[in-house]
Amino acid sequence: MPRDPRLDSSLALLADPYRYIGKQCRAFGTDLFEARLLLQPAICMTGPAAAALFYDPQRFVRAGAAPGPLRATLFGNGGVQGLDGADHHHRKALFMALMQPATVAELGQRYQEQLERSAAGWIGQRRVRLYEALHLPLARAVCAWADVPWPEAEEAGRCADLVALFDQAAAPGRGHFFHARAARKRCEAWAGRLVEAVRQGRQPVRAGSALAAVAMHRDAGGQRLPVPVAAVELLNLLRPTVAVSVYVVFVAHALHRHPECALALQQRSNGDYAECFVHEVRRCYPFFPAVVARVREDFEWNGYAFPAGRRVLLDLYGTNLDPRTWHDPLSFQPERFRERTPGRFDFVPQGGGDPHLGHRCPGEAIALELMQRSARFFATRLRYAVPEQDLTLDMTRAPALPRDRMVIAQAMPAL
Ligand code: HEM
Ligand code: MYR
Repeated sequence: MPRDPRLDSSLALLADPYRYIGKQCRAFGTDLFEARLLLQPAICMTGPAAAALFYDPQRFVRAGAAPGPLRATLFGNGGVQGLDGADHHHRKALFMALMQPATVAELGQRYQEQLERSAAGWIGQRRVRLYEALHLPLARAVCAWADVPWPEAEEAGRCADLVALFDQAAAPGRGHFFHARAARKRCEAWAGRLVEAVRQGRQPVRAGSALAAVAMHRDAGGQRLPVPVAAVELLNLLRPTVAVSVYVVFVAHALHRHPECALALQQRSNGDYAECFVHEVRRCYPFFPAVVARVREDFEWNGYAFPAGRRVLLDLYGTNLDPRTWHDPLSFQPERFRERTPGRFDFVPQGGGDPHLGHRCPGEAIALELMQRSARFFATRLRYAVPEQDLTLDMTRAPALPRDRMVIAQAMPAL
C-alpha cells in the first residue's frame, strides 16, 4: 500500500481537511494509502468502491474510532456514533423513528416561521452575515419541535454553545480547547437536567416528541439510558440541525453563483427542481470531510492488507466529486439528479449505505427539508443584494465556510 512519507500527517489533514486524502490518492494513482494520523497508523480511502467497503458492517467497527478531540466536542461519549452491532441497531431506531415525513415536515414548518421572523428583522439592516443570522431560527425551530424549553433569556448563550460544538470542534487552539470543550460540558449538563425533569414528571412533554423519545428510550436490555448518554443523544438531534446553517449558507452561495437556479426555483411548475438543487449543493460543497472506523478483523481487499484495529478514514468530499461517478464533477448542475438517482456509495455527503443498518446520517430528510425551504425562501420570498465581499470558501477549516460568512444587504420582501 502506498505510504505518505510524513512522520505524522495530522497537521496536513487539519490544514486541508477536504482535499488531503484525494490529493494523495491522485498522486499515488490509487484509491487508498497509508499514513500516520494522531500518532497511529491509518488507512485513508476515497471513491465509491472504498465507500462500499467502508459501509460493510462485517468489516469495520466504530468503538474507539473517533479521535478523542472530536468526542470531547462534536460527538460526546456513549452516543450512537460509537456503537456497534445490535446495540447500534437498537439505538439507531430511536433516531430513525423521529424521521417520519410528517415529523420532518413539522420541523420544516417551524423553521420557515422562524426564518420569516428573523428575515423581518434583516430588513433595514445594512448588512447581515447569513451564517450567524441562521443559527437562532434553526435553534428555535428544533427546540420547539423537540419539546425542549427555550427561555428567551437563555437563548443567546445556549445557541452559541450548540454552534461551538460543530463550528469549533476542528478549530486549532483556543476555539477547540476553550470554546467547544466548555460548550459541550454546558450543553450536556443542560440536556441532562431536561432528561431528568422529564423522567421525574417535572417537565411536561408531548408523546412522541424528540425529548420524550430520548428521555424514555430503553436500551435492548430494557434499561433507560444513563442520563449523560441521553443528554448526548438529545444533543445529537439539536446540534446537527443548527449545523444545517452551513448548508443554508451554501444554498445562498449557490443561488448567487448560479442565478439560473434561482429562476428555475421561481417556476411553480418545475417539479422536483428544489430537491435536485439541494442535492447538487450537498454534492459540490465541502461540509463533513471524512468518516472514521476501525478494522474489525484482519482482511484483504484488492490485495491490500487491512489489519485488525487499524483506523480507516473514508473521504466523503472527494467521493462526491469522483470523476468515475460524475461527469464534469466540478460543474454545478442540479439537472444531473433528474437523470440519475444517487447511489448508496457514490453520493455520500452525509455518509453512505443504509441509515437503518449502518452509521449513515439519520438526519438527511431534515437537512433536505430545511435546505429546500431555504432555497425557495431566498429565491421567491426575499429580495436582497449580495454586496462586495470575499465569497471564496475557506477550505482550511471544517466546516468550510465563505470567508465573509455570506453577507446580504438591502433585504426586503419579494413582491
Ligand atoms: C451521522 C453528516 C445533519 C444526526 C452523520 C455522519 C455524517 C453526517 C457524515 C456520519 C456517517 C458515518 O459515520 O458513517 C451530516 C451533515 C449534516 C447532518 C453534513 C448537515 C447539517 C444531521 C441532522 C441530524 C443528524 C439534521 C439529526 C437531527 C446524526 C446522527 C448521526 C449522524 C445522530 C450518527 C449516526 C450513527 O452513528 O448511526 N451525519 N449530518 N445529522 N448524523 Fe448527521
Ligand atoms: C453534526 O453536527 O453532526 C453535523 C455537522 C458537523 C460538521 C463538523 C465538521 C468537522 C468534523 C471533522 C471530521 C473529520 C473526521 C476526520
